[in-house]
Amino acid sequence: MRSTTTKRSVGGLVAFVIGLGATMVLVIGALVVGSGAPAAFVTAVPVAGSSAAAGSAAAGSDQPAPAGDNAINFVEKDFAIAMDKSTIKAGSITFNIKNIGPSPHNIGITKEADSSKGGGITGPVIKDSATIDPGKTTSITVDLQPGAYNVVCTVPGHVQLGMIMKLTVQ
Ligand SMILES: [Cu+2]
Repeated sequence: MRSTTTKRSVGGLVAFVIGLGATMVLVIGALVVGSGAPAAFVTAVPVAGSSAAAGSAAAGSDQPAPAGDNAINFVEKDFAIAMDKSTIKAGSITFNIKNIGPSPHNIGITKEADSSKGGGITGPVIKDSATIDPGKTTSITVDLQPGAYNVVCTVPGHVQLGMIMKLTVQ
């Protein structure tokens, strides 16, 4: 008798807690859909200093190991690449990349002669990063001689859509 009663009341309590949990999930979901998505995207768009300050819970993984200060920070989105400098000293260069989506992107380095917005990537990619999902960061380090380079996204079609920037190595 007692055990039956206990089981029933425990069962009732569990049902109540599950119901309460479901309600809270719905409320939180409505808040996220209502305000979160567009605001997060808009605030993430500004580049360089402001996005690092405003944008990132993932700020920790954004901090590069200071590789002799010779680093460039990139923010990629559909379909553009923003970079905080377009001229850099020759030698070991660190490329820090953040993708703010919505598509996966990467960074590849080519000689300027080997790629163009109109023609895509026509020659060798000197080095490329992993292709990363929106919200992710990655980095690569490349040794570059002085010259004219392009920084591109090597995902097929993305150069033609505008994901190409000039980089001068001095
Ligand atoms: Cu891309």
